[in-house]
Amino acid sequence: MGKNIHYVDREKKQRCKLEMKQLKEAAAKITSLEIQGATNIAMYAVDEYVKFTQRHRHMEVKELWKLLVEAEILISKSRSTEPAMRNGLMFILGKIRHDQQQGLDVDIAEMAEIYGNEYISIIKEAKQRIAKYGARLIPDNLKDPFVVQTHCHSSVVEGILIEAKKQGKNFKVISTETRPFYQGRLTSKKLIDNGIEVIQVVDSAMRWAANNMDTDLIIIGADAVTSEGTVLNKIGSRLLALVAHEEHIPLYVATPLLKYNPGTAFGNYEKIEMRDDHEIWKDWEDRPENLKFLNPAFETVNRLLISGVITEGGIFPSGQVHSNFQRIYPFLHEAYHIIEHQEGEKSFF
Ligand code: RUB
Repeated sequence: MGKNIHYVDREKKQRCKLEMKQLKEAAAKITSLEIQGATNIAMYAVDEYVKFTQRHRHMEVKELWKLLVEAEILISKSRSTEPAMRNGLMFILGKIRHDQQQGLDVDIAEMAEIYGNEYISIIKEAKQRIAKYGARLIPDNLKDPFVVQTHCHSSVVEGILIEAKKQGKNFKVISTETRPFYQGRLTSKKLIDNGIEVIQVVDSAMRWAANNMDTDLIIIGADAVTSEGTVLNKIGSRLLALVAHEEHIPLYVATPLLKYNPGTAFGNYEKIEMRDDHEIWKDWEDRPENLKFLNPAFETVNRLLISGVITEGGIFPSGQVHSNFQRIYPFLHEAYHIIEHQEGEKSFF
């Protein structure tokens, strides 16, 4: 009899290990940029988290909760500068904990699916609104094409430009290639597929292009926004913001408010992800001896360089993201406190 229990336990442990392996594989897809861009990352992570919960649905409540907290940390670590992903996982955990505190008999797996889908719907709806508001920044009925410049690949910026095209606006886009992963090519391909004229330039031509092509408007995406209104986006974004400043071109950031990091209001910094050296020197064996590397994925854009953020709650200065996040998503703010309170020493901020 004792032997049987031993076998069952071992089997359970092995199954658990296997399930963690699947989650680790999902996290690896995020780290390797197979899934890229803050919004895609958030939706993918939430979906994988829900699937993980489903795979463990027969576990005892306390054990499952413990596992979910571990899984949240594992996925969140896949990329460090991604509050929309962290907010999504926290939304699920916070909502479940909240229900439990109300005395409800919660089926964790079922509720994770419901809340995960709710978060994904919020993101999709936010993107649609942003596309509508942002498209209005491109004027109607122009004889000569309006010139919009962007950097990297933001699905939210892409949404705005595709919406503007659908509305029949006359414009063309300058797209920087975005080394070392060339995400700018994703932008170019997607826009071309939607019948938009695109001019591809190398990253270091961003100022030259803005000046020589008479850029009218710059729109970039965001990975994170802090309580002070600093935006973090792909490396090169601050350079483009300085170009905008020098050339007197308005620069807007298109982002769902879900990229806000609530922890920054309590003194925590949003981290900048440093990536592997190999990414910037492909022929690794040929690199000069003693050469050192720096490969930051993102950089900060100070609020003073930003004309406005285009969000699901409207267009306003980036310093107002904090208050609008609290206004539109009061529960998300609360979720961190609920979970942090429950988990004691672990800091989720
Ligand atoms: C992508 C990037 C995008 C933001 C916003 O960087 O910087 O501008 O993530 O994307 P990476 P979206 O390729 O390293 O993920 O608007 O789709 O959320």
